[in-house]
Amino acid sequence: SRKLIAATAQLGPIARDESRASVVARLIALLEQAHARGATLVVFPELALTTFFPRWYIEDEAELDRFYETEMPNADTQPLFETAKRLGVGFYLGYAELIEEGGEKHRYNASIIVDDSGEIVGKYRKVHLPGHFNPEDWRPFQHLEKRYFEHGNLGFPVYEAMGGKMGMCLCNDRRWPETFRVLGLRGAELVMLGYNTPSHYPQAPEHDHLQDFHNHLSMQAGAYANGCWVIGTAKAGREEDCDLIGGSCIIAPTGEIIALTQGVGDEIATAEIDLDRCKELRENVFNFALHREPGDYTPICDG
Ligand code: ING
Repeated sequence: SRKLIAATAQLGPIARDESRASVVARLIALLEQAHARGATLVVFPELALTTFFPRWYIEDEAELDRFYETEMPNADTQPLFETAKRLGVGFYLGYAELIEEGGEKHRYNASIIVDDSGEIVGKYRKVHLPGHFNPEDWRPFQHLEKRYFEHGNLGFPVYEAMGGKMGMCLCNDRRWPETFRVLGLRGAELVMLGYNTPSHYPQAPEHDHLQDFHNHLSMQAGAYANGCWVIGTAKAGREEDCDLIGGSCIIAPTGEIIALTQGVGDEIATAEIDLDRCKELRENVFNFALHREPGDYTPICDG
């Protein structure tokens, strides 16, 4: 068996003007709590260093750039990396990435896996960007990820870390079965993801009461159909007048939720996971080599 104790480390609201230092202190507190429970792997939310700024139309580029990290680690996040290394805890962290390449700025909704020696072992850039590009004033709040981030250009990579094959994705990615299937085909045994999910979906308010259900449905289906563990971590609570769902959880390859947060604030939930359990599904009902029929799936890849 390849057992480890993992933690979903949920964040409550981050205020628009909350400093990185303040947020990093919250992340460190959660990481220390998880370590106290024996965790060696902690999953933080998407965009875990700032408020979910795509809810606003920000015209001033300098103001927009305030929400991005131009290097990782950096002066603000170094204390998190150092604490994690000292405690021997690896972590997943979502953040807004701003890089300059060829004199051009590129912005991504990104996440990294940092192993228990404090080294970044993998990076992911969000592929499925929800929302819209231009502000729409009928909406109670915007969702401008298509404006503020480029389509991720790293695909869906899987990394060897913490004794297993680790995959990542971000928020809306979890709703697309292709995300989990590509990671599953690449052998991912644990998929880590963070999310910022408003409970109100302006285009279909009749689904608002289903947001928690759809959140777990998506991740449980992804775990089961690919025989992998899934840890999904929310930025939750009423953040700048926008209610975000909680429901952070650890899901077994069987699709069962085995750990779940109770509130919508800063909170961890932990569970012992055994990466070897993936084979219960991958050698049987989802034995891809034996049962999959890719010849019949071509429409999935049509443009
Ligand atoms: N947020 C949401 C998500 O996919 C959304 C957008 C909300 C889509 C509700 C559908 C329903 O969870 C992000 N950041 O992707």
